[in-house]
Amino acid sequence: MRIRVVNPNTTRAMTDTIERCAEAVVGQGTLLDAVTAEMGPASIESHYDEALSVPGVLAAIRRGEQEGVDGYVIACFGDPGLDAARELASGPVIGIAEAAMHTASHLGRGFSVVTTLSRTIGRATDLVERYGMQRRCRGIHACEIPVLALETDPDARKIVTEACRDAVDVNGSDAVVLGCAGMADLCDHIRDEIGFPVIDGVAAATLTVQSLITLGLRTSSRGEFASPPPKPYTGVLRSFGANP
Ligand code: 5HY
Repeated sequence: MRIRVVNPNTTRAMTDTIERCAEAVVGQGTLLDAVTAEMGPASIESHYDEALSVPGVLAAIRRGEQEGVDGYVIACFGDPGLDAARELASGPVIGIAEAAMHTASHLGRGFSVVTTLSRTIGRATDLVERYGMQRRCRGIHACEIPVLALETDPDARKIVTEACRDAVDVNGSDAVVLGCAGMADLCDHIRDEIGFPVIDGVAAATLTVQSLITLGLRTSSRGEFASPPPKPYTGVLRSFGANP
């Protein structure tokens, strides 16, 4: 099977981190690659960034469909473009926030989320509600590190680790969800340091996609997630109207 992990931001170094973490968990029979959005923001830290990351996500899904990809991960904690991607893809599409929250819910009664900037807490809260996790998510905390600083700040690992430890203490949680794809390579270290389950959505989503494909399952093509009706698109989005 072929799984493609899509980094919705345009920072290749982050895609490399994501790819290493996804590659580390897939089974022998799975071919995995990660792609960087060909257009959009260098990082996603606001509603504006998120909105403008979606065309890049959908362009990557369209290319994957032409190349015979069997399933996709959207590797950004806002799960940008997830529903639209499900309309385009023939196989399953899983967002890292969705996968991480569901995984955490199997490991205890309550989990905390540690994300990057405080301004992204609102989006994470919306996703908690969308995924029906209001009774399981005990708190969402920001470590106040910008997304791209996760790759460059020498103190990033320490800061995120302490934020996860504090989150568990404050919330009385059983597990911690890492609220950024850029934290994926910190997961094992943080788990060793705090002694509680720490969930990286990149790995969780990758194995969720692999499992669904193994089970022969895909997004339902009835109704809401059927292919979008063809129509003209104009301006910079003109190419999105041709055979979506
Ligand atoms: C992510 N932004 O996973 C999110 C994290 C966030 O560029 N990749 C990004 O703070 O929402």
